[in-house]
Amino acid sequence: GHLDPFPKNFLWGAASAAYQIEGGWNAEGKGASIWDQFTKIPGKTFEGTNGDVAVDHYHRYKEDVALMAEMGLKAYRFSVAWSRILPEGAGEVNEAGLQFYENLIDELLAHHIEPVLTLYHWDIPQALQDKYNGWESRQAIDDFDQYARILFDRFKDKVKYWVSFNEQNVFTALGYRWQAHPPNVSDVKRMFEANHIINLANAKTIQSFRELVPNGQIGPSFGYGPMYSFDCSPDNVLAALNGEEFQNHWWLDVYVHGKYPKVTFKQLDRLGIAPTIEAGDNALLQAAKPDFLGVNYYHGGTVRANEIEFPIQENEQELEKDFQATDPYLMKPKDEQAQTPETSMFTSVSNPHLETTKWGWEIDPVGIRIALRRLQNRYDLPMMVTENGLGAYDELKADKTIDDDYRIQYLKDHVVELRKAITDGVELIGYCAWSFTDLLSWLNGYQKRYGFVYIDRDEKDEKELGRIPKKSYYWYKDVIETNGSDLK
Ligand code: GCO
Repeated sequence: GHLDPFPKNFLWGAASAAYQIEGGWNAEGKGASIWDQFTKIPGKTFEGTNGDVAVDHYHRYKEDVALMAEMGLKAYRFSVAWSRILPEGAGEVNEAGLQFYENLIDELLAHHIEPVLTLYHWDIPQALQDKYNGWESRQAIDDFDQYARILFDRFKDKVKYWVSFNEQNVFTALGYRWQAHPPNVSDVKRMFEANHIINLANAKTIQSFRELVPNGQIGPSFGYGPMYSFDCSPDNVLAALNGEEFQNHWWLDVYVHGKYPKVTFKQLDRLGIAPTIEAGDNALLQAAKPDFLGVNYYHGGTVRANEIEFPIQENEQELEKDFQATDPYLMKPKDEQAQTPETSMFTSVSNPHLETTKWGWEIDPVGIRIALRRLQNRYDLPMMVTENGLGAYDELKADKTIDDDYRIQYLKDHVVELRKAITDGVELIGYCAWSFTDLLSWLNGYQKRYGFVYIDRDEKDEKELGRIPKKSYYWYKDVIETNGSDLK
């Protein structure tokens, strides 16, 4: 049938994150972040790769923005490294760090590219981790707010779109449950406590934003995966509901409605792992509402009911011990019987209808339409897809070209579903593909490539880091030029 066009000012964009592209890890006064330290722990990342140099965007941002301009990009989403602005996490401001982002923003604006600025993409300053355990302390709320206010003050007239926290669900789970990200902890109770503190930091910062950037728009970027039931058995459907509540609504309800979902909270409370709510917390959460929802979409999850009984607290230790993730991003236990307390209410299984990438991520374009539909009706906010893309091995051919037809196919299939979602009635303001250039995959090194622009390198930064547009770069340029009108 007939499809609505993409809106006239649709933000066709691309995204990145500071640690994954910048390099210059200690340049011009920058302090260390938890990632600068964590990647040096043997065995934690693919072949010990780190972001010390990354793709050296810190020194080559002009070249990168020139490539964005040439492509016709309408928006560029990037994150600010907190420890560039405040090397100690709080206190003394590093002007050189602020100037770097100001230069980048000015360069974008000079080329009519809308900056979308992420405040936190996983890199809390190591100084704050050392001082008070980072997000496990309520002091982090004020320190984060101070950091955000510095950026609001400086860039309020230049940056309209702001993202508060990137994938809070992902970095708390990987950092505090799976021991796969810093701070390298495996303790669900601590995870839920830290997560609550981050919710408060998010709310407080949105309040500051209202005061300092009255004409801007702010929202979190949530890593959303719609949960599917394995089949129509009511037990499995109930498990999918549990999955949706524990992996999605648990965060989104707080962002948008300022309160934890009641049933979910009760279950965690029963298990002794619900966060500690202090006087004033609920009022703060309710006083801050985002202007839009950022949605990072890669894949959903398929679940069935677990055969093991709802665990009692005494089991917790034993269950934790057995637990090992295959790919921590999939949050799927190797031994499906080994569960942490609340995830035992559903068990992840592969979806027999879907193919996967080389890293086992399901490829599910229809899922992005399902995701946006569910989110529109439950939360009723405008949305921006702030990430979506394919990690793949790319081959640089002898003639220096990269034929990434598989990436074109992946992106095209997803963008067509966006158009259907818009036709359905979803209010979508933009789409930022992940990523603009190739970059460091946190745990998978430089061989897992996502970019429109190839970075000529090996795992050890021993090449020139030359930029080479891939075939998908020219494909996206055309999509932007025609505002997606050829996609159906
Ligand atoms: C990876 C991941 C990341 C994330 C992004 C989340 O391979 O490391 O895919 O690149 O997508 O950082 O916001």
